[in-house]
Amino acid sequence: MKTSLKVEGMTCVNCARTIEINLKRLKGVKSVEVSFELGRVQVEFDEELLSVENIKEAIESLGYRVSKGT
Ligand code: 9UX
Repeated sequence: MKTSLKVEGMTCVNCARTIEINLKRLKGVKSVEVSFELGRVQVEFDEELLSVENIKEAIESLGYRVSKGT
């Protein structure tokens, strides 16, 4: 499935890169697109291995805040 999350706290383009690299390391993540400009993270993942909650937690553990939806 694919989810789109609003992320707060990306204050420079490298933040987007940090999120992208870390999410791609999670088992079950198929693709990651991070837009620094939009403050948006889109993730395609295998539902049998991950949940949206797991992805939110991974982003939050890096120090960013996730608000719902797009
Ligand atoms: Mo830029 Mo982001 O110096 O975590 S990388 S603010």
